[in-house]
Amino acid sequence: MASDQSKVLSILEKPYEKPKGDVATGIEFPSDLAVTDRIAGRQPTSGAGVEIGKATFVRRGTAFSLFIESHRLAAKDLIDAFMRTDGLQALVELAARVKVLVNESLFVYAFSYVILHKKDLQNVRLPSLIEMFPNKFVPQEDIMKAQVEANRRDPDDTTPIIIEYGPEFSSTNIKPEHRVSYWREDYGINSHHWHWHLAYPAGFGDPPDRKGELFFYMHQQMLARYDMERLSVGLTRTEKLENWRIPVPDGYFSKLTVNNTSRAWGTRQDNSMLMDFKRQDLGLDPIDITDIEIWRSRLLDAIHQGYMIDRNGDKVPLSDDVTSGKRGIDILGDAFEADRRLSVNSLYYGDLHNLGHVVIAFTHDSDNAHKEDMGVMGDSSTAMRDPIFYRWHKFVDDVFQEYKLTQQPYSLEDLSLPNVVLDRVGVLSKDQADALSTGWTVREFEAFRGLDFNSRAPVNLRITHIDHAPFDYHLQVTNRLEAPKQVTVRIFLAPKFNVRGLEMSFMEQRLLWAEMDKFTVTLKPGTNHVVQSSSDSSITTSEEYTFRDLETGPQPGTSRREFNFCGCGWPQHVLLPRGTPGGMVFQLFVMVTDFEKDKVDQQGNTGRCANGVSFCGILDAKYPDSRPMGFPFDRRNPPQFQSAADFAEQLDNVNLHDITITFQASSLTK
Ligand code: CUO
Repeated sequence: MASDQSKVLSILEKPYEKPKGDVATGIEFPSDLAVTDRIAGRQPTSGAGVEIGKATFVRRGTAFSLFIESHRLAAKDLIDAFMRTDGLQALVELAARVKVLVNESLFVYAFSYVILHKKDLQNVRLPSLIEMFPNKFVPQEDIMKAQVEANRRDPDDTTPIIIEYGPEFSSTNIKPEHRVSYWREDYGINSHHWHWHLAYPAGFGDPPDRKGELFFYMHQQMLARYDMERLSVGLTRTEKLENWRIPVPDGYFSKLTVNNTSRAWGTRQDNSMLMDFKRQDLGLDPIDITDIEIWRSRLLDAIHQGYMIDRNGDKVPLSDDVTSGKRGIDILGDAFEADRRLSVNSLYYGDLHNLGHVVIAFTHDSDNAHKEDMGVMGDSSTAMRDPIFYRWHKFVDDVFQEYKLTQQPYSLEDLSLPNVVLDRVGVLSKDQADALSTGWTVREFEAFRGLDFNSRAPVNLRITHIDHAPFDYHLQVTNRLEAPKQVTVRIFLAPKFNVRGLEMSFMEQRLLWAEMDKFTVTLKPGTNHVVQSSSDSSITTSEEYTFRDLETGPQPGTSRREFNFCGCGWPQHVLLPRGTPGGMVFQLFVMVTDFEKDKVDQQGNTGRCANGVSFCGILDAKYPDSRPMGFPFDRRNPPQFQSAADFAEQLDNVNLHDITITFQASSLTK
């Protein structure tokens, strides 16, 4: 009898497969409903008592976007239908029936959401997104070549057909932005982003703890990492996209397909204009550039006035120094993303971030005159490929930072930890102190599960991606107390020099600090030597599960923690910035804080989906650090500290240390 895991895997295989013959779904499904019917949710009628509400609003073979409210409502209705089933067998049966009726990406999204949230499916894991949707990661041309090869093949030939991708990715090096294509198109980064928006949906499900704040923090951290990567290849930091009435210099051509065969993602020419948006086919009201400008002004007004205004006209104060209720950054994040359920006033503050994605995704066909589908900015699994993603999110972050700079700098009491001295810090890799290395490596995935090839030969994707040699942090910490002391260790990394080769002030460097790890340790009285492996980082997951990993189950030696991850989390292989061939200097900033002040009272199961917690939180539990996310870099500097070095010189519990990261232009040696 098939295990729960294999039943789930079989549902997730071949999402694009067409219904065979007469599909006895029990659901009456008109083949092509008018838009007005779809918007009104008048289909499908439930012939056999199955209600999937507006789930069919998103047509099969088209793009599905979490940034569009009608698509989110479709996801909600499908999720609700799945959640109402009693037991795995009923879920799998319903899923098999609706799989051929609803949009493919919507189906996988909703089914994945249910796998994570249904209590009786806690032992089931999701396979890698790249194996479910190779077409969202690899250009159409390469997939078609494999298809032609499969058709040409002798049916008895079972040697794998290989599709190679990288290190050139979708572009040349003619345009400066292409120097970081390898990073933007990394399979793990895009997969993480899809999983993050699966874990933190806007508009449905039980709202996770500090959702708005984590929306701010996780995206800010991805920007910090992108800027470190840019500095590594000699590019300037990302410029925010805040003037929406001038041409956007960088175009983007993903070369991917939406539906595995022929429907292309929309493209954007260099120097395109953002346009007023009118597409009734998406069930959205028109959005003018003026609308998003007005929402921005209202958010900035709220930030500078210190409060938002709810639907009753009452003031909702914005402050991060609260001892109960939501922090200001959390309230602002929910209103800005926007999550209409959680926004204090969605009519007034709008839906700025989401609809920015939508307007950008439709620069090429904002009124549906050409019947073109959206660009990759519309889909959370492809958006990070496009350089404009970072420029848009830099704008979003800039508004959040405008708020953060209204907050009082941290006091010495907030920052210090009496009687604990962080004497020394450093890293060790391949027996070398303070010298880390990055380089190219190759990973293979199976592609045939996500493609509808009729081939007996396996089709594999061979992806070139950046990686690093593993390393350990070494800390020497003195506890001057007579009793053991529990502390939180916070490790950040930032480039030491700016693009002009100069050391940076606190404010110039502040948004480049990338969290590397955060963990709790108990210090015995006296000297302690703490060693932490890079593979245990609080931001990363173990690598993704392939279908094959899940079919065979955890390998001997796999720790419970490793087998416990749920897909969300920064990929381990991009934990480090690339550095340079000659060795680029970075600074490690390590701070120990009092666990008594940091800890969070947890109720419930904190062991589930507890990987990559700094970026992803813990499923159904509280975010496990009571400090504002990004502490101590989320606020401006206290006046006595003009640089990170001043922190380290004046606070015993902080240490700053230079390390180099060397990029090996050939393959990485670990
Ligand atoms: Cu993740 Cu804009 O929120 O892409």
